[in-house]
Amino acid sequence: MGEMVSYGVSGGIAEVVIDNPPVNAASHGVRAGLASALARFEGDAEAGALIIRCAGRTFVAGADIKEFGKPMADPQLPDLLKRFDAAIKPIVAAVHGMVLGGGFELALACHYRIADARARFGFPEVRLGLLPGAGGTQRVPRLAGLQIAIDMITGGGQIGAEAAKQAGLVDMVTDGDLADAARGFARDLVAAGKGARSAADLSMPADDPALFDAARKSVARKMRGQTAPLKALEAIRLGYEGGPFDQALDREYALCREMVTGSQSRALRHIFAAEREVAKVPGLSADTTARMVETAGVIGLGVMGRGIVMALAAATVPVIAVALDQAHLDAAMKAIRDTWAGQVAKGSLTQAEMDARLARITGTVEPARLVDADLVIEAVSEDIERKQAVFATLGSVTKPGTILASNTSFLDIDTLADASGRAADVCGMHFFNPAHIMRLLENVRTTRIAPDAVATIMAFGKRIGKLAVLSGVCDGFIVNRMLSKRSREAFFLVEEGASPSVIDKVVLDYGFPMGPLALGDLAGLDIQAAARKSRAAKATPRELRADFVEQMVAAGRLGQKSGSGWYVYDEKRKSSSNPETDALVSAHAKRHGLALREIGADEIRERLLYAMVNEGARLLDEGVAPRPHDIDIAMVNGLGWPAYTGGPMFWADQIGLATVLATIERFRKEQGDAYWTPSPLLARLAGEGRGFYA
Ligand code: 3H9
Repeated sequence: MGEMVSYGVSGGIAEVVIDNPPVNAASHGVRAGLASALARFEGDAEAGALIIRCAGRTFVAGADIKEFGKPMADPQLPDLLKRFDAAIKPIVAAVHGMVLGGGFELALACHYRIADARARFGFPEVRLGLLPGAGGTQRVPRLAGLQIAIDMITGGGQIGAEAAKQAGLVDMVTDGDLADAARGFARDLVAAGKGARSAADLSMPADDPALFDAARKSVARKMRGQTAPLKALEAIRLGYEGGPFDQALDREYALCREMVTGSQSRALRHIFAAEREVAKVPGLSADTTARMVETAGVIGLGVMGRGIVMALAAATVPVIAVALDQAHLDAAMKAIRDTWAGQVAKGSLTQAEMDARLARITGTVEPARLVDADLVIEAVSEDIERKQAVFATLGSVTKPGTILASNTSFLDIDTLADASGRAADVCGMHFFNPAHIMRLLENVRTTRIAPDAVATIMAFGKRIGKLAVLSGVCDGFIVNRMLSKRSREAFFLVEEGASPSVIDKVVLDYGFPMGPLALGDLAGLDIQAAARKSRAAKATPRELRADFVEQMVAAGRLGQKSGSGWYVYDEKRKSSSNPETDALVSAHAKRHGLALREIGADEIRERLLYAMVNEGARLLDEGVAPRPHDIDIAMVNGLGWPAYTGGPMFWADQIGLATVLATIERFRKEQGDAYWTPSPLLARLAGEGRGFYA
């Protein structure tokens, strides 16, 4: 029956062990092996019950994602699971690790389930643009009720073993040896004469249209633009159509198969694979060993520094937090305590966990205390001279081999490497605000950094729960450099006559969480004005002329924090259009003799998004981003580029680079070479009929 599935019988109990590393995915070999094992069990007079369990670190974590989009060889998972359901003798799933998607469905098609106490259960299918296609939408409501089914299937989250037992999805939870417990459980079943049983024999819980309505609203808010959760609700409803159970299963699988070929699932599967690809650093040999990081340091405790301290302490890393002076230290520690106390009040953090996190932080105003740190993250204000002074200090107070990372978002880290006198240890670790929440971490590979230092910051990013992407040194790295091109284009569009609310709506409709101008208001127009100022020497006259943020800042309009920016904000920070912005734009046009025109949504969208695609191609050309994956992952997680379009580079490939290039060339004629010269890579790939990925 193949190497992936073994079958044995002992003491009247048959045992099947699935062994398909790394996550025991239900690949073809596993399905075929299970089909043979089931047939053998059914014909095996010696075996009174069957246990299904997995070797390795987890139970089956789902269907094999790598098989999607290819012809799926028989047996198909849903058909196989129907056979499990229909078996006459009892089958027990003994689960541990991650019991996800098709793996959870396999367990649900078994007649009994026993779980290791640390097992986690969930349906991540919606995150792949899919729905549970092997019975999940039919078996879960029957076993656990409608609310739990809707939450688990549309939300894509996970629950623990105890919660699964409470919900009726698991029969027994064990802290001890799972295989032993399962054998005991199976023997007891046989001794008690308990036979097979199936969720198919249970009826659907009473229909409750209000639950479906509430779920549709919640999905529209939390997973805006995504079709999978809505299709999943449709699939659950199949249980109310009155046909036989197997017919509902067939229709559920048909819906799932349809979605596999859809654009959203293809894009989300690309994101799944790309997230794993970015962890593999090009040019770093597999035997490069990361340095040990036992204690970390953070120097500079403003908003970013505090967020980084929180992220580290929450990830169980002891932190030496260095402030400029006692007043800054006190303010930072108070802000950290207040943030966590707020979470304790809301019930999302326990007091004990908060205390444990606080105990990991050593606050000080003495940089010399960083002698105990193995990695120091600098987060002082964005002033190159100040940072150079800090790096000179770090170079002398820390141990040789301590990694010195800057959290700068655009300054030249190579000059900080010079200042430290320890270039091989210096790099960037650019967190996104709020650093304790945002998942993206842009690690920056400086020119002279040692390979093991690169390996260390990538491993450390994973250890603290971040999605680490590696960028080379450049102004803005991946996300801010691409974002700066979108902001520039947004300002030009305003100058040409597009209203800020229309621009933002186009971007929102595409799937971003907010538009570029609303984002400026949120981040602070003073911050944006400062960034523009730092780049003024290299700016074109047209870029300098589009000085809306400077004008607003001069008038005291700093965005959300001052109640007025592109928009006006009420006390609850709800925005509405700002008459002062309209007046400012008209006066600006008059002053510079600009003719305003109507601009359609297509032009707005293409200019904003293609400006980023073209810049992404430049990042690849320059080697700042090693692969298109790095850009897609950075933009999805750093700027909220909708994952269901796959990120800018994947999206451009779907459109076709020849089309993208032709549009960019049109903009070039209309807007000038300075802004729309196609990246040589884009032009070359388009000419060869290729994409960024293939
Ligand atoms: C489904 O089940 C549909 C059914 O309802 C319907 C069927 C009809 N397949 O994440 P890691 C690979 S949809 C193939 O780094 P971790 C992964 O690519 C599926 N490969 O480990 C990586 O490969 P590489 C529903 C998979 O410990 C390696 O395993 N299930 C699969 O951080 C290690 O992965 C899911 O969506 C897979 N299903 O996390 C679960 N899963 O080394 C998806 C992983 O070459 N998986 N690989 O880069 C996960 O969420 C995480 O992998 C897991 C482990 C939490 C399990």
